[in-house]
Amino acid sequence: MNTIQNFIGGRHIAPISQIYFDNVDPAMGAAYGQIPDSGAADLEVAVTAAKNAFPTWRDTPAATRAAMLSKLAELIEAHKEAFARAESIDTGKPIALARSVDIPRSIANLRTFAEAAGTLSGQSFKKDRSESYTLRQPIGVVATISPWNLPLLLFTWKMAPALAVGNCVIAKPSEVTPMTAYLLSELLNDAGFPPGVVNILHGKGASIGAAITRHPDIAAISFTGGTATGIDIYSNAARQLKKVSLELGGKNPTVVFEDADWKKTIDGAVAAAFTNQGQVCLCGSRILIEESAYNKFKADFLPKTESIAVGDPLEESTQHGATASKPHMDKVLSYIELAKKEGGRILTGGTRRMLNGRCKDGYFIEPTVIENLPPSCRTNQEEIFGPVVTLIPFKNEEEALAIANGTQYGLAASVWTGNAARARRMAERLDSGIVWTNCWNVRDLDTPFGGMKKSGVGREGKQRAMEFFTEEKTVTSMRT
Ligand code: TXE
Repeated sequence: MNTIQNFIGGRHIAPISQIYFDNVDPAMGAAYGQIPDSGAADLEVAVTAAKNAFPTWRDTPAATRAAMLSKLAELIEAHKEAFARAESIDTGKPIALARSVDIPRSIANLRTFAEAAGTLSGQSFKKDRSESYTLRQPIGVVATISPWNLPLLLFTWKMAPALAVGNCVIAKPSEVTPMTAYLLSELLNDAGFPPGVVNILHGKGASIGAAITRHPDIAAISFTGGTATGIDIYSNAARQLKKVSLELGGKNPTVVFEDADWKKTIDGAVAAAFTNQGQVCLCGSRILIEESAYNKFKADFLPKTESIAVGDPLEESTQHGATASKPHMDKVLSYIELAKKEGGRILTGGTRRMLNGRCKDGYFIEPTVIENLPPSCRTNQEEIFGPVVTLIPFKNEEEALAIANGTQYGLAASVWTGNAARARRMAERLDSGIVWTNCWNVRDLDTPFGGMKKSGVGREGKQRAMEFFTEEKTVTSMRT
């Protein structure tokens, strides 16, 4: 058993309660580690360590902070195979995906903010005899709460900007996938971070997560996760007027017109549907298809879906691994049952996939495609967050927009068409924080990122993330 510990004040320490719970490998359906069940008392120790570290860290030159972030990136790079393996075991995702996306992108996050440290500037104003300028300063002790689908990628994406601008951080990784954050904690001292600057607390959302959102000395929270949890965090934080950034769920449309570059579209729609077993907030889980191309789309999309290699995440050839946990698998399967009750026709998949050998008890679900459901039914309205997509025909652009915009979410959309004017019209009218035309999930870290409606509050992106973790102070003087 792999027992992990919290990282507080530069040291690995056990939870004060001495209580741990199981870390389950979803591909095996068996516990392989123990996670601290941290609570308010552990948080108190971490906040004290962070507060003590803040005055020195705030005044540390940006170049020094940048060097530590770069060193951390270098250390992760040196251990990248161990990180990829831990990510795959913890999440159930194919190791090839962890190796090619999660770990390199996590390293890139640290390097991006290392380069950006020290670049935030204020503004200046002159009115008659008064002159003003603004100062961007770190807030103090801030928290990050991250989910299980892209654990190291989102953990580093939140932590790095907070540190780059001079805050001390309390970071809470998901209790479903704590291993990569733990491995990272083993490198923090070698990277040079002073004790208390980064504190990592493991445990459950309802206990340590909720304690973080209520703590009076934590002034800002950056959260990625489900919408219901986001609303909870927002209400707790509101009572103390904490700053909050929320990246939440989606029910993203992939909108396909007949005039699209067909091969690119099919490849893009499959990737958008099933990457990471459909467990990416940006996944396109509703595929809207122009009526005239509906049958052609099915004829090409279904065989490609069926050719996805489902298997042991640790095997190199696997393209589709396990869903993240038993409760999550049960949730996704319950939505497939709901779809059937709502009149949905399962075109492929639709069941748990049983494997042999090491993975015989794993939480695998077939890539699943469903049609014949009205846009307004629950299956087409609620976030399933698994390898389940629905096909929805539309007659024209107007109808496509109405269906695409007809949910409470507004995170990401992709539009596939050979008509540039239509692509621009759609981009302007989609209720979506991110619109891709003829591509999916192309991320430039410099661009703002985030959702409309119930998909989030605030924008992240290199500049925006650093701004979020600062206060802007105005200094005014008068010419005499
Ligand atoms: O995530 P949660 P869950 C969606 C997806 C999924 C659903 C629930 O639809 O089925 O959310 O997943 C911490 N106060 N997404 O329950 O609860 C928790 O410990 C403070 C979308 O696993 O959102 C973890 O660290 N913190 C998504 C983090 O919040 C709390 C990614 C995320 O967990 C808390 C994941 C509380 N009261 C799930 N309760 C995306 N958009 O990327 C939980 N947490």
